[in-house]
Parts: sequence; structure tokens; C-alpha cells
Amino acid sequence: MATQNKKLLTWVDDMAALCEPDNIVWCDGSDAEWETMWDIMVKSGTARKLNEDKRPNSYHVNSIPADVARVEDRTYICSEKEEDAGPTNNWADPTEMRKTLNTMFSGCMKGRTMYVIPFSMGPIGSDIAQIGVEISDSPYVVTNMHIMARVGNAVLDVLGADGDFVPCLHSVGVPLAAGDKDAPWPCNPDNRYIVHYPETREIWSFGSGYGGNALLGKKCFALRIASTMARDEGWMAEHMLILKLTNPEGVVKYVAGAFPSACGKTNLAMLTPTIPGWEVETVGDDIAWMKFGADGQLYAINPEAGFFGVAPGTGMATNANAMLSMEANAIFTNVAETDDGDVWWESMTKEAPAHLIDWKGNDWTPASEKPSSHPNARFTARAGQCPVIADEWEDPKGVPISAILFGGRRASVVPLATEALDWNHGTFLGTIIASEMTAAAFGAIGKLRRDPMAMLPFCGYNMADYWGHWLDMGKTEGAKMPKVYYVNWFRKNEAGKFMWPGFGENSRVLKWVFERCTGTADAIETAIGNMPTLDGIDFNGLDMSDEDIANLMRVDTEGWLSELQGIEEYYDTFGDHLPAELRAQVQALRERLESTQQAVA
Ligand code: O2Y
Ligand code: MN
Repeated sequence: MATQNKKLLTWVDDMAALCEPDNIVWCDGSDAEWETMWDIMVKSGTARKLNEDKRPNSYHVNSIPADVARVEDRTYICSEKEEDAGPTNNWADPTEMRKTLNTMFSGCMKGRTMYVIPFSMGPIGSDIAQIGVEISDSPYVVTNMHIMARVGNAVLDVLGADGDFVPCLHSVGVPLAAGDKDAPWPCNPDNRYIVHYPETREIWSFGSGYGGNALLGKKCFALRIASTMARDEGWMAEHMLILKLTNPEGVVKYVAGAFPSACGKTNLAMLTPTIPGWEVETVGDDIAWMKFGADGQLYAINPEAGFFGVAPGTGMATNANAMLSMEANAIFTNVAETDDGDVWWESMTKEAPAHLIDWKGNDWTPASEKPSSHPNARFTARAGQCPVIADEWEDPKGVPISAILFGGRRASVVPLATEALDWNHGTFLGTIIASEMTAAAFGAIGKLRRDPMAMLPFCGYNMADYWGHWLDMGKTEGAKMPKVYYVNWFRKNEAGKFMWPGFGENSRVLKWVFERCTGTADAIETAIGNMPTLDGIDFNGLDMSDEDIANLMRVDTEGWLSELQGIEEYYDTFGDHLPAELRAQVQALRERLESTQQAVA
């Protein structure tokens, strides 16, 4: 091992004593290591190498149906005090949880190899980056971490002898006795624990091999633990894409955006603008860490090095740049395999292939009743392979953020675009994000799920205290906070059809945001915030009725008044943790809406 770091050496020794692996391998992130891991997984039946001519250096893995997504009900925030986890998190007593986990992890890696994966979230050595070390008994985790983070000895060099890191322990939770044959996807779905100790900044994950449960740099570290670090240290760890927007004159603005899962964040981060002369480039598609620069602006880095994107629905028609990012050196999980050794999923192409092997290993044809791929099937692709990756995406100092977008999936009430009146109002808009469910995973289809700042499953502490942190950031001396926008691509008309075409056409809204930031676009002050003037958003060439355009841009006063009731009930669940400024925002909005109502009457 290439480290003298005492904390790391002691931790690895302790975890090896607890988990009792047969071997310990220190990962260096090299190509040779990538090959070795895949050799192991191909031999064990976990993975298949895809046709080298079709998709070089790429692999296909299927999990089992019981282990296909993040498990929110098995995700815990084990703060010392329950109220510090707040009403939106599962809390468990840390002492009790440590006892439970010590039992679960005891001997859990018998017959397996323990991989020690040093990783940097963010460009190695950046002031905004952080170091983690994941211990895992899954070679699938090692290869995904190669793509999603910066892995290897350079991280250990930065760590040095005394540097600190976030320890992230992971096991699939299936020890092997001598002579046991391993399962292609070992996991222990009845005993899953995704546990965070915010005070000691530790992550312990047991029983799942999938995605956010197992790739601990992503949601567990970069959001749940990092949000607590950010609170303590005066920065922000957010569930946000970062994009670079360039106007026809070559002026650049960087925009961050928080949208709940399944609202098209990756598509927005990589969109191909439909308006001539404008350019969108990608800095990140899922997470932003933001710190104040000396000039008082927030500078953001993408702490990740890859995309772990949803495959179904992604195709050349919807997100060509994502498709091109995964042309080689990629991992595909829970998708279908074509007869010529490539992958396919729903909407990847207009026409489905005549025959596939579906994600469960069965024959599939277009006449099959079930989709070929799991709805949460994923591609893991290197960010550097994205054709529109911004030159600055690895700039250690980050990019200055001019605007933050919030959005959810709302069929009614929320108009296409609204600008916050100021930072506190913008924070309020973030707290009221809600999204109608499209999959039954987190509740009934169509039901509204409140997802403040798109952080509901990812905030590592009391959500209301987190809102307080947002407000405090705006009070920092010399702070030049970004403008904040609430957008909604998903408004429906009375016929139940989406009014806004979305995808590349979202560039029309980005243009208005950009021009508000440069002071070149007007806005009308309304009860709910500043809205585009009728010519503020260019609707030319869109196949939209005047009625739909008017409805998209209208303030639904009655709708907002009844929305306020739901917001107040939600706020009440946070008791006295709720910042007074947010109550004041509700009151001010109610007064503005009521005076609009009176003016109309
Ligand atoms: O189900 C999982 O484990 C993946 S969840 C995910 C992955 C990439 C980006 N965002 C998300 C999310 O749930 O927000
Ligand atoms: Mn996400």
C-alpha cells in the first residue's frame, strides 16, 4: 500500500479484523485493475463483455430483482440526537446501530476480497474537493468507482500521513464458506442498511450491491455526509446539475439546477439548444459543491467524474450527448442485450430490435408484455467522454454560479418560469419543490411528493436546519448570491397533454435566465415572483396554441392560495426548527396573492 496515513492504516486493519476477508487489495485506479476486476466478474457470471466492435471496453451486468435501486426506507441518519436527523429522515440511535452493524459486518467478507478504494470527490487537490476511502467486497463497485470518482495513488498522495478522509464501508453481506459458489449478483436484500453517522462523518452500507446504496461517494458522501460538512464549514453540497451557457456573442454564464429524481436533470445538463447561436456545455449532471470565492460569488465543482444515468428513455432523440458519452469504456446495469452483443433499452431507438435477452435473462421480442430493461437500469459513463463536457469541468477552483434553477414535475399551478425576488424568496421556492410521482417507487403514481431543493432523500441532517443554512449563506458578508428561478417543464393543459415541449426547447428558458443575469431581459413583478414579459421567452417556431402559451405564463392565484395551505401544513411538521424567515415568506406570498385577487375582483 502506498500510504503512511495512520488513520487509514488503522481503519483498514480494524475493518479487516471485523469483516475477515480472505485478501486485501489496495486499488490504484489503473487500466490493469479495471481489466482484472472484469476478468473476475466475467468468470463468476456477474458480467458479460460487450461486442468490442460495437462498444469497446464495455460491460453488461444484471442485478437481481430485489436489488435494483436506492432503498430509502433502509437509509438511516444516525445523529446523536433524533431531532438533528429531523422528520424527513429515518433516524436510528447510533449506539444501537453500531451494535447491529458490528453483528452484520462480523465475518461478512469471509471467502471474499476486501478492496480498499481511495477516491477524491472533485478534482484531486482542489480546495473544494474531499477525500473518501471506500472498503468494498464488490469488484462491480471498484469498476464503477473508477468511472464515478478519481481513484488511486494520487489520492493517497494528497491525503499524506495526516490528512483526513471519510471512511465508507460497504459489503454485499454474503460471506462465502470454503467451496461455496458465489451468486452472479451477491446481495442480502433482507438485511440492507445504508447508514450515515454525521457527527463522525462515516458511512456503513450493508446488503446491497446497487447504485447509490453501494457507490458510496455519490449520494451517501457527496450529499448526505457532505451536506453536514457544508453546514459546519459554510459551503453548500447540493443535488444539482451544473451547466455552462454561452450566448451568440460568446458571453458565458454558469447555471446550477436542482430537480427531483426522474425530472430530466441529465438531459438538461447536456441539452442541445434549439435556439441559434447558443451553446450548452456540461459541468455536472447530479451534484454540485459550492464555496464562496474571494469575490463573494459561489464557485461550484462537480465532485463526480462520471454519469450514473437512467438508461430507459435515453436515446439519440432525447439525449444524444449521453448516448455518445457511453460509446466505449462504459458499464450497463439491468438493460437488455442484443443478439450482436450490444445493449438496448426502451426508447434507445425508435424501433426495438426483433429479439433481445431481457435484463432477467429471458428471451424478449417487441410483443413481450414487460419492458426489456428495468425502469431504473443505468449506464455508468465517463464525464470526460461527453462531447459537450465544458473545458472547465475539472477546474479546481470551480465555476462561478450566476443562477440556480429549481424545478419539479407539476401538471398544474407552477408556471414555466419564475424568478425569485431575492435570496430568501429563492430559498423559499427551493423549500416548496414538489413532484408528481411517475413510478410507484416512492408513493402512489400522480401523488405529490414534497422534495425541498430535491434533497429529500439526500439531506444528512434536519431539513429545516438545512433551510436555515441556505438563508445563512445569503447573510454571509460580501456574498453575491446567484439569482434563483423556479421552472416547470411538465405543466399539462385541460386535455392532459404537456404544454411545453421540453428537451432542447428548454434552451429558450435558459436564454431568459441568462439575459436576466446580464440585465438584458425584462420581467414583470407578480405575486409569485418576477415572470418573463410576453416576449421574454421566444416561442417562435413552437407548435403551441396561444392558449397554452398564456396558461404556461399565467399566475394561478387560486391554485397558489390552496398550494400555500399544503406548504404551511408541511412546514408545521418541522416544529421550531423552521426558520422564521420562511414563515414570513408564506405570509408575504399570501398577502401578495390576496391583493392580486382583490385587484381582479
Ligand atoms: O437507484 C440508484 O441507486 C441510483 S439513484 C441516482 C443515480 C444517479 C443520479 N441520481 C440519482 C437519484 O436518485 O437522484
Ligand atoms: Mn440524483
